[in-house]
Order: sequence, then structure tokens, then C-alpha cells
Amino acid sequence: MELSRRGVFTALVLTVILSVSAEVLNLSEELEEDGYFRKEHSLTKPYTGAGMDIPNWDFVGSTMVASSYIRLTPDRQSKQGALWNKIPVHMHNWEILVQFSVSGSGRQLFGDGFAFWYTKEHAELGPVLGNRDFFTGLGVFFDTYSNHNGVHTHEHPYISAIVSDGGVHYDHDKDGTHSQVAGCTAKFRNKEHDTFFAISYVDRELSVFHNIEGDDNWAECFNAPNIDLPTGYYFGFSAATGDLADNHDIISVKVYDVDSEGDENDDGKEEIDWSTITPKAANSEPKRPHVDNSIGVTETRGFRYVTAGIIFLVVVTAIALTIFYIRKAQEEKSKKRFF
Ligand SMILES: [Ca+2]
Repeated sequence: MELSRRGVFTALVLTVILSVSAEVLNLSEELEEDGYFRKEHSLTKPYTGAGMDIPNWDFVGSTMVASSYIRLTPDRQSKQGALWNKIPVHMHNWEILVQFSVSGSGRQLFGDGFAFWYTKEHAELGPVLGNRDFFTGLGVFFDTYSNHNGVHTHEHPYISAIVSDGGVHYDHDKDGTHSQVAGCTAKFRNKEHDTFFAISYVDRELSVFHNIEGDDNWAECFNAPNIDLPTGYYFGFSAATGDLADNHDIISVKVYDVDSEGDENDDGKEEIDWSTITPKAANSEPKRPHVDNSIGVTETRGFRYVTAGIIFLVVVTAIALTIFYIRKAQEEKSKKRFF
């Protein structure tokens, strides 16, 4: 049975929406039989095997496994936790469907958020929403707290993506938007109903969707073409709290191998070795220096006014002095005439 890319994605969406119905269980089984569902990269209840381990998954930091969720951080300050798939991903085209939950007691202030990863590195805690900085690969950020105290270009919570070859520093004070591929605002926190996101990477096109309103509607957050991601990297999730906190939970992960038209190209073209390409996004925002918020837009504008004022004073003084000396010279001349 052959499914088109869109068909597979529709199937995934249906799987989530109607996950309890027998019909969809059949669909899941069908996908699995056809080799589309990748069990080794997926995570469903019950999580643990015979012991406390989760088969194929590592968890580090504050991560705690409960019976119905995996909590990356509790609603407490200064925590970092992560959950990583142990098996490198050898599919070039994939789709991932994640049920998640972000909740906490904070009404106005909460943070910091969680991230999805597809990176070369694996299970290293750090400052980027619980993961290491200078990562190699893809990071999709679900950032609940705005660190950017200056002029806002978007509201939080904010979903954004960064593709890095290992040389991009995540600028936390700018919420990482300095180097983002694209992003969108999504109010996914403290929902009574189930919340989901889906990421599709097919034919070098990266798409992020969310389903957070409890009405079974999937919304496209963004779609970005010309994204290079090699095979052989790892899927992972991480989260962090700081002065502000939240529970960041992963409930289920479903990964699908997606057949693409590109894969079926048998017209004699040289085959690309996807394992050796460098992660790259053609349209990401160019690297630019960090500007500290203390010299924000207002101060910069103020500085410009002062500079303009000084130039104006210098010019006016020069004109006044010129007029003064011309007048003085004329007076001297007329005096000479009288005496
Ligand atoms: Ca932030």
C-alpha cells in the first residue's frame, strides 16, 4: 500500500484526534504493518519495561517517569531535565507527533519552556531550555517566558526553530529569535484538554503544526523549505525552569517514516549521502551581534537626538560667529571712513 506524504500526515492527525476509536487503532496498525510507524523512536504508555528503564530512551536531570506522563521538570525553580531516544534516526523523511502538557501554578509569571531536538549530540544538560548550547542539528523551542524585555515582536508562549551547524549560540536574552528559521505564537499552557504538536521533515521541508485548542483542529505554525538535516542524529526533549517554573510533560511520541517522491528517484541521478550533509537552513535570520537590552531602542534613539543637537549647535555657532566677524569688519571700515 502506498500513501502520499499528505496522506500519511492526515493519517497521523486522525490517529491523534481519534486515538481511542477502534477505527484509528486499525489505521495505526496498518501504518505499522507497512513499516511507517517506527516503534524504536516512539514512546507510549506504559513507558517502563521490567525495571525502571524506558526501553530505547535515556532520561537525565530532573526528569521523572510517572505512569501517565514523563515530567522533564516539576513546577519548581532551577530545574533542567531531558529525555533522549537512544537510537540514531536513519530515515531521511520523517514525521513526529507528540502529546505534551505544560502546566503550573503561576498565573502571570511562568517559565522557561521546553524544546524538541534532532541533534548529533545526545543527553547533555545545559542552558538552552535544558540542553547544551552550540548544538548541531534542529531545535524547536516552546518558549513560555519572554526574556526579551525591550520592544516585543511577538507574544509568548512562542514556538520557533533553529537549525545549527554547531556554531550558533542560542541567545537566551533574545529568546533565540536572533537565529530562528521561523516561529509563531501558541497559547498551549494550562489547558484542560490534551495538547499536541507535530513536526514533519520531508523533501528538505520543515513544517511545525500544533493542536492545542481541544477542537481537533491542527494549525500550521510555520513551513520552511530548503532545510538540510543529515541522518544519524537523535530525537530528544528537554525543559528548564529558572526563577519561574512550570511542569513540562511529554505524554506520547509517535514517529513515522515517510516515503517521499525524492526517495523514488531512479532516473540515474547520483544518490545523495544524507548522513554526511551539514545542517543548514537557507532562510534563517542572519547572524547578528547581540545588543544588550540596557541600550535598547529608546536609548539608541536618545543618543541620536543628542548627536543631532550637538551638530545643530556647532552649525548655529559657526554661522553666528561668521556674521559677528563680518559685522565687526564692516563697523571697522565705516569707523575708518569717519576718522
Ligand atoms: Ca524565553
